Amino acid sequence: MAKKKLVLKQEEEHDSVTTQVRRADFPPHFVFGVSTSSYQIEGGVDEGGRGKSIWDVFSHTEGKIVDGSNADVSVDHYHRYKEDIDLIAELGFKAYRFSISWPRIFPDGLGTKVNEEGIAFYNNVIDSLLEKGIEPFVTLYHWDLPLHLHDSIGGWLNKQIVDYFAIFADACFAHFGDRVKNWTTINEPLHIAVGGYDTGRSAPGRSHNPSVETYLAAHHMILAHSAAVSIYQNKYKEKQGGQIGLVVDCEWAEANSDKIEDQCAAQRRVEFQLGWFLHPLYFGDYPKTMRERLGDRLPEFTDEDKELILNGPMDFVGLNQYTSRLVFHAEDSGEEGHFEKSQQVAKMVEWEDGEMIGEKAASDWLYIVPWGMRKVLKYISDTYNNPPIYIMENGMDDEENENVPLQEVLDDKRRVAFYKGYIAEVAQAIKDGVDVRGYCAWSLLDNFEWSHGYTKRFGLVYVDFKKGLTRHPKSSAIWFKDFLKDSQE
Ligand code: GBH
Repeated sequence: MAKKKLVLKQEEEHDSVTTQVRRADFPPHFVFGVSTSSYQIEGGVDEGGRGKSIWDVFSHTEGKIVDGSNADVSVDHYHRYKEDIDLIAELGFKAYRFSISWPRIFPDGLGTKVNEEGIAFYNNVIDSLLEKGIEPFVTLYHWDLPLHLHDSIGGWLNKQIVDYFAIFADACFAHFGDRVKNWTTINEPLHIAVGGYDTGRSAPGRSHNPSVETYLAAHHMILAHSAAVSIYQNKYKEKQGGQIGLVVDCEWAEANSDKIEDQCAAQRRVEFQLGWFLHPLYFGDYPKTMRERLGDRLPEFTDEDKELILNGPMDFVGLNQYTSRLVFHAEDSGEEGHFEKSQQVAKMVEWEDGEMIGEKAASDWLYIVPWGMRKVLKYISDTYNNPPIYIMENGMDDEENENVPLQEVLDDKRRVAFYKGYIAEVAQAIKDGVDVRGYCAWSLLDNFEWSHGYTKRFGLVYVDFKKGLTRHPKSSAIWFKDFLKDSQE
């Protein structure tokens, strides 16, 4: 099909670029970093005065995590942060993107009294990074909501959460903002809403009333994000001189034919992912395509809300980009969950001739499609007036298999090819005129992969879960080291 040829031709064009991608293809001030999140790596769940989060309960609930594991210890970053930061420095990364565990700062989330031990832990992390010349990129919320806020007020379902999040954000800016210049508020509100309140595959694991709760949770996240941004812009920015954004995630949707209805379906699919959050933040309301399908299940922004979301806009878009799908219009897509069904978009991973859109990684959702990265970046740039973009996550996983010898596991050739391919597409996007300013690989370490427990390994650095949690850089880590050295020549 014409459509198919076009895409493949573009892919071929990139093959030559791909094998040659160099640090020098990026502007000198472009920043390369590596990414993690608090619950996935810290462990130390009962230490330092930390309160419980909804993920502690979820991971300890039978049947929620495929290998029956939890992140009570995880990779013990809480105690090994110095070693981990040394590793980041050794690999040559100039940025480290991590998240702050809200219940370490306010154990019950209410924000009455800050937990000094929590502040001290992140101060240590931040200071160690700066000593090594690594720029901290801090995410305020990567899914670990203080349990008490869920139990007492219903967490993201209650509008009061906006105030509690604002108090938490304010405390973080006040304590860390003298040294942290790059903030993001919420990581993947889409997944928090859909995983937490529709499919129930993420904490708090609700699928009780998905046609209402999913959209309400998302609505409150937009307001909470905006409240934090507004505090930063009005109270801290001038003095501290940093910047703040939101982290959205997007699977690129490529129409599987040239038919108008399939083209519209592809557009709609991207609007349901990015537009759900970025349309309100840039234009003041949800995308029309969402309203048409969801009606008043999508809450309204009051005049007061609108003032909040449009006033003091964020400085950049944070993007998590992993994978892509071919899509077509389908009245009844057969997809699972209210959010997926309501889009009237069916997804597939094969072209018409049976060729795959890309190789599958270990996770069922993750097909390797480098050109999707360039398209998502271009889309954001075209739709939202070319905002600065930082890629906050991009990576792939291998299946845990204890029978494969360590030396073999460490030589992760497929991940090296993955990064070469995707990073080359980022360079192309910059040539297209997209204002991409930074890139973080997911993830520094193998870690607790949410409902997949320790069965999937996303790390550049292997962690031996059986032998003392020792760290072993994989070939991909070494590839980054060489790639980044290139810039200093
Ligand atoms: C990121 O999300 C997360 O920010 C990060 O914490 C995580 O470790 C990383 O991806 C790798 O997964 O299990 O079928 O319900 C990426 C977007 C959204 C992709 C949720 C997987 C779950 C599919 N993710 N989705 S399913």
